Parts: sequence; structure tokens; C-alpha cells
Amino acid sequence: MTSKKVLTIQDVSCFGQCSLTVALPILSAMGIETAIIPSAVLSTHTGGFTGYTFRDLTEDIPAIGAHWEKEGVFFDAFYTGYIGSKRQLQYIKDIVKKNAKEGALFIVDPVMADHGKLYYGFDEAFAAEMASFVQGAEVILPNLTEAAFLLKEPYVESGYDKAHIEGLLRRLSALNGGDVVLTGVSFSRDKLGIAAYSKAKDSVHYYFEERIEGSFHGTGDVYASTFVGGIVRGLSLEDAADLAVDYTVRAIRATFPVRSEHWYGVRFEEALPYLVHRTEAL
Ligand code: PXL
Repeated sequence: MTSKKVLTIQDVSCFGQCSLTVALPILSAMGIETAIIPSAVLSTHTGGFTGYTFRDLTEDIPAIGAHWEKEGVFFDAFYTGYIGSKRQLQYIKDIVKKNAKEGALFIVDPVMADHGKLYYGFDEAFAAEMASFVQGAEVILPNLTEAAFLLKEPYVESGYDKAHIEGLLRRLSALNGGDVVLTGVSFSRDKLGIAAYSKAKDSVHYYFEERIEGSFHGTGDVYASTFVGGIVRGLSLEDAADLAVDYTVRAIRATFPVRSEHWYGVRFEEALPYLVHRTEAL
């Protein structure tokens, strides 16, 4: 049981199994009261669909925070994902300051890029703003592409070694002043996983699973949501990072047999009983 309250801020992609439509069910399944602020509403996500609608909700954000302050609504943790505009970053920072309980956690998934490229609608100026937005976050969860954009370094896709990953982790940790979980790390063809850097311990923890061939949209959001749930439920950085790998892999396995029709997301719902079971043991 936990009475902790989380606020997650990311878009609603009405169809496509990512961002809030993934974060909310996962955090709920982990027994965590979760409030939301939709940063934007899109008819679908931007990864493979064309002609989607996009309603920016930037102007609603400060008003929501102000109302909550009046109502005495405060949070134990903040988790941000896909943010629709640069201006939102400042508004969100204000909410993280004003609507926080003492000791509240701030966890940032700097969603903006994958496979060496920025997502549609993002540019290097946004990446620079994101690099300063993460300052003060207890944990950031970039993939390798996002790490490169945050650090303004060339993206290294493969063939790197531990020294490269550990250099990235330390340089990223200098941006937020806290812990870092780097996703999509692989030192061999058949394994894929994460590297977690604990600033307090100055240690790096790796966790790998068998690679499942293909690219699966929305897995970053499944991963980050589960990680946040684990942290809020009291797991260590390393245990939360591992639990999130275990669950994400199950969601991908549930999708693999139907991947050609189900190209837009992962069937994380199939694996929710597993996550509930793992959460019950906490
Ligand atoms: O899964 C990350 C994500 C979230 N939200 C929107 C996206 C993407 C990735 O493409 O397009 C709208």
C-alpha cells in the first residue's frame, strides 16, 4: 500500500498506446494515485501516422496549477514525458515548485527523439531547453538518442563500450545533478537493456534481456511509467530499473506475434497482471 500521489504531465495521444494512455493504467495497476496534466491532445502519436490533430494545452497548465494550490492539492512525485512546447517547460517547473510536498521527487523522461533523430515538431533549441529543464530532477531517463541531443554530442548507434556509456551517464548526471537511467543500451547483438547511474554511490548498474527483433513504439513510455511506479513504491534505483525492463519485455513479447497489424504500440495490457503480481510483492 502507498498513499503517495503522483502527477504525470505528458500528452494524450488519443489512439496509439503511448504517453498518458500508458502511464495512467500502469501507475494505477501499481496502486498509485495518479493525477494528470495533458500537455497536448493529439488524435494519434506522431510515430508513423500522418495528418494527426494537435491541440496545444500550454495555456491551461498554469491555471490548473493555481487551482490546485488553492484547493491544497500537493504531490509526492512528478513525472514528465512528452511536452508539447518550449513554453510549457517553464510552466511545468512552476508546478513542480508550487504543488510539491516536502521531499517530492521529480523524474523526467526527456521524450523528444529516437533512432538518431528528433521526433517531428522538435528541434535542437527544444533539446537545449530540455537540458536545462532537467536540472534538479532526481532521475532522468533518456534513450541513447535523447542523451546525444541533451549533451550536444554525436549519436553513437552501436559498437560502443562500457567506457562510452559510463561517460555519457556521468555527463548526463551533471545536467540534472542526480541519477540517470539510460535506455536502449546494447553491447552485443542479442541483448538489450539499461544502464543506471547512482550519483550517491557513483556506481553503474546494468540489466539486459534477450533482444526482440524490431522496433516497438511506446516502449519508452511503458518503461518510464513502470520505473516511476517502482520508485514511488519504494524500490531502489536499480530494482525499479530492472522491474521496468522485465515488464516492458513482457509487453513487447505480447505484441511480437501481431506486430505487423499492431505496429503503432505495444500490448502492455496483456502483461498488466504480471505487473500487479510483481507490485504485490513490494
Ligand atoms: O512515445 C513517445 C511519444 C509520446 N507522445 C507523442 C509521440 C511520441 C513518440 O513518437 O509522438 C505524441
